Amino acid sequence: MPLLDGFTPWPEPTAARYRAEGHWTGTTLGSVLRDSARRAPAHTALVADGRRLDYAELDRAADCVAAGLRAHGLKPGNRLLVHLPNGLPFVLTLFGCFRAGVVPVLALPAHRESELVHLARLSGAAACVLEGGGPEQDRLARTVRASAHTVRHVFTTGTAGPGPFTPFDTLVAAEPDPGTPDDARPQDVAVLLLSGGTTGLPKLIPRTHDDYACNLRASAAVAGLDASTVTLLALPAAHNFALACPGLLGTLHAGGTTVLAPAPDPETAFDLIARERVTTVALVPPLVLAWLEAAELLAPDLSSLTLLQAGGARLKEETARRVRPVLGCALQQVYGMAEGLLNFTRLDDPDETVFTTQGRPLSDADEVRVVGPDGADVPDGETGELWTRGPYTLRGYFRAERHNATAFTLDGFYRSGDLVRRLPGGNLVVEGRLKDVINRGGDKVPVEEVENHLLAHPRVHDVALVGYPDPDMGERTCAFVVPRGEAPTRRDLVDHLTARGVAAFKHPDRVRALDSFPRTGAGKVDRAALVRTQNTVVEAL
Ligand code: J2J
Repeated sequence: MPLLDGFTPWPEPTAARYRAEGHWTGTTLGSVLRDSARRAPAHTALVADGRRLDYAELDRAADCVAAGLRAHGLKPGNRLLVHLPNGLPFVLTLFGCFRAGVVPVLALPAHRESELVHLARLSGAAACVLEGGGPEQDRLARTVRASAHTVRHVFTTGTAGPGPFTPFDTLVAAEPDPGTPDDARPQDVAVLLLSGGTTGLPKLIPRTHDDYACNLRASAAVAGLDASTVTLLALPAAHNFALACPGLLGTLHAGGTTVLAPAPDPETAFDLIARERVTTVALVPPLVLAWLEAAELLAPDLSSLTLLQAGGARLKEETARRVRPVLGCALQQVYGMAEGLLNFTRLDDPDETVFTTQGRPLSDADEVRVVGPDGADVPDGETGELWTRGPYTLRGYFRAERHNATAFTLDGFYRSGDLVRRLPGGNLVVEGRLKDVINRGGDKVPVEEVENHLLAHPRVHDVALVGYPDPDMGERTCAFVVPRGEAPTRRDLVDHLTARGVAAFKHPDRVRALDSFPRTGAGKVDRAALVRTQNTVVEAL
């Protein structure tokens, strides 16, 4: 079977080296679960939706879903768009896919029809698994089906009434043929993740079984996971951080227990932590703040918690310092990207490193360059763009030939667009970014995509979306608008984006009307000048 069309493999000599050095072990993600199930079949693997599944049950359910996908005509290499909240159907779909060789495309729960239609078309999805049960979900499912002609089946969870969709339960109820081998090979694409780091519409990141297994194994080791670990998945499991760094997949590999939280708010999470004796959790910085505030107020029982991982956006030093005194657990900073490279502070690092840096690369095979505008390496201590390649970093976005020509160097380094400083000990400090993406507390807002939606509003002549500093979120968004006639209000623009099915985290926090934009000498919109005016604005309109 050939490799998936639109996927850029590593050059063969590099792949051979990764195998020889033991970074790639020739495993598949389906067998990660099978191996743990063989070791400890009766150990609790998953607590979700009010149910507890041991490893043997989860392993068997994964085989059922794989059989169900095959029975619906899905073939190895076919793409399956998955838009599900944290819950049992998400995990079952994922492992069903891994075993059937079907490639899940992991949309985030916050995404709406604008993003889902784009992802279904870009991936050429043969089927979708969506949340069912309500009129809103129904409308979403109908839109996706009608707008992406490759989609042959729409599976919906929940209580499906009579309708055009196939109940997800028919997948779970399928009878696996005992002894059916998995349809995936280690070098195959296992999953398509979404990029938060590119301009324009989201791109798809192919991750192979070998590379993602390397990612989750090394992450589990650096976070100290073992069979006694109880991980709370508070962030969306569809995001790389919660999925495999080490998250759900790393915990399953270590033989521990994963508790899926329906929401990341402190009240929900604190209850689950106390009840399930949770030991580890990963959060984005605004949630770290929310948990700290709530813990001081509620004095919850967090005595089981040993590790909090924080990543997705820059964690402030003052916040980092409060973690142990308030939550009673260790902190690990994680600077990662769905494209691959992960950096972690280590569990035995001095406090100063943990509080003030975003850690160092996970693997000794990660190559990291910090370069100036001329593409030459800058000395340690100076800020430059991070370029990277390694055993779990992509060599090309899926079906994005033109974009790939500039996103990668000729020798295969991924240009991250992040501005970082490398300290003499090798730890990195994230200083900012070059790309037009606003990091709103870990949610990545693609500037160009949102501007294009706003330009479609009848009273918007021109628009520029810029980030402004915010104490809780790191950054929030302001849309500067040159109106056509009467200026639209923020409410007008939010309604417009909602009607176009754009995820709520992309809605502007503020809207300001201007007669014209400041321009740079080259005639481009001077975003830096807009950011400066924005910093002096006190009132949101
Ligand atoms: C500053 N910026 C950070 C950090 C990511 C673990 C953790 C995070 C992600 C993630 C991930 C940052 N400090 N600690 O996939 O496995 C910004 C950078 C980066 C971009 C990637 C993981 N951690 N960032 O956030 O693909 O700009 O992955 O390039 O969503 O988030 O975004 P994303």
